[in-house]
Amino acid sequence: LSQFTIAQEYVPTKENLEARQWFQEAKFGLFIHWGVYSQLGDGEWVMNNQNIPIDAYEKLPSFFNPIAYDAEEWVKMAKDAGMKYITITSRHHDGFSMFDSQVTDYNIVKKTPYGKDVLKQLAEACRKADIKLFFYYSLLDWHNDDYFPRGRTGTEIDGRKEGTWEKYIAFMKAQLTELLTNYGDIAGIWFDGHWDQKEWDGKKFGKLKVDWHYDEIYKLIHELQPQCLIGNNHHIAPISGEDFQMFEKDLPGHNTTGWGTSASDVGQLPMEVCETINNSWGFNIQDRKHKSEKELIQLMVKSAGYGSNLLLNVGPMPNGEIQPEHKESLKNMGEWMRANGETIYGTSQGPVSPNEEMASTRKGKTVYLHLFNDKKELYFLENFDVPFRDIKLYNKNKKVTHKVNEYGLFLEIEKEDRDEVDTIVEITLK
Ligand code: JFZ
Repeated sequence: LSQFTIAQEYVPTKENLEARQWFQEAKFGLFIHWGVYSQLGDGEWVMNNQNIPIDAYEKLPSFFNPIAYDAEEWVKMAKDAGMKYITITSRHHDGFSMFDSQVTDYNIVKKTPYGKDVLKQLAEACRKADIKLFFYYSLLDWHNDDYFPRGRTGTEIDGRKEGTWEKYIAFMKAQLTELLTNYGDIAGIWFDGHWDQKEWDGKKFGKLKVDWHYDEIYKLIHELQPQCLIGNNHHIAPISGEDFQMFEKDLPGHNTTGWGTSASDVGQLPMEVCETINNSWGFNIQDRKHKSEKELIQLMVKSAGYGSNLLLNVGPMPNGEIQPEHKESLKNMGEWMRANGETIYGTSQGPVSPNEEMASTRKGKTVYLHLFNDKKELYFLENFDVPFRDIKLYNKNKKVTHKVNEYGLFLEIEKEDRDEVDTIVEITLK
C-alpha cells in the first residue's frame, strides 16, 4: 500500500487565505515579551544566561504581581501607534505559562499572587478595539523535564530530570488547544525555539536532532482555527503548513545577525520582520540602545519595501507598565503613520528594491518612493523602466523635476522639500 501513499501537501483554506491577505495589508504590529523574568530586568534569557537553577527560578512567580497592568491601555497604545495586531509571549523559554493552563501548574493563575490570566484580559481588550491577537509559543523549554533530549541551551540549568519527548509533544498540543479554544479568534501562532534542537559546533548550525511533529501540530491548529496563521522563527525556508515567514532582527534575505536568511530561503508566503526598540526583547534595565525615531520609521518603511510587516517589540516592566521610552517611540511612529500610513498600509513591494537610501511601495497605479538621505539633491534610480505619467511630492501639490535616460531615472529634490526621516515621492504609473 505504501507506494500509493502520497505526502500530504498543505492546502490553506479560504479563511486562511483571507487572513493572509489581511496580514499582508496590516504592515505593522506590536510584539510583547512579558513574563516572570521581567522582574529581574535582565532580559528573557536570564535563566539561561545566569544559570539559575529551577528551584531558584521558581521563586519568581511567587511575587509576580503586575498591579498596573491595564490591557485596554496596552491595546490603545498599539492602536495609536498605527499597529493592527499584537503578538504576545504566552510561554517563553523559561516554560512559565502566562495563561490559565490545565496541563501544568506552572502558570500565572496558579503560581502568582496576581492570580489572573493576562492573556484573557488582552484578548478581550483586542476584540473590543478590533486589534488582532497572535500568541508567541516557545517550542523549547528550560523547565519541563519532558523537554528531553535537552537542546543546546539550558543544559547548564540544575534541577531537571530526564523525561519523554513524546509526552512533551502531547503537552504542547494540549496547551495549543487551550490557547485556541479559550481566547476567541486567534490570528496566529508564532513559534520559536526550533533552532535549540539543531546540532551546534559553536559557530554553525547542523542537523536537527528531534522530530517536532510539525505536521500534527500545524494540522491541529488549522483544524481548531482555520484562519490562524502559523509562523515559526526557525530561520530556514518555510515548512509545509506554515502561513507566513518571519525574519528576526533582519530584513528578508539579509543576514547581519549570523542566523538570518539568504535570498534563497525567502519563500512565497506573507512576511514579517521583528525587531526591538532598544536591544532587548524582555525588560532590561541596563539597555540604553534605544533606536531613534528615524531608525524605527525607516526600518518599517524598508520592511514594507520588501512587502513585509514590521513587528516591533516592547518589554513591559514587572508592574505591567510599558517603559516610558518605548511608549514615546510608539507615539512618534503613530504620528508619522497618521500622516503617511497611506503609503504603507495595503501596499505591496514597489519596483525599487530597498537599500540604505531608499525603498518603494506600491498600491495599484501608484508607486511611493521613500527617500532617506536628506543631504542628497539628486537621486538616481538605476534601470527604472516602468512607464509613468507623473511624479510629485506626496501630500504636497508639487511636481518633482526628473529626467529619464538609458540608465534610469533621475530625480531632483530641492532642499526645502527634503524630510529628515523620509521624503515621499508619488509616481503615478501609466
Ligand atoms: C528568539 C528568542 O530566543 C528570543 O528570546 C526572542 O523571543 C526572539 C524574538 O526570538 O531569538 C533567538 C532566535 C534564534 C537564536 C537565538 C535567539 N539562535 O538561532 O541562536
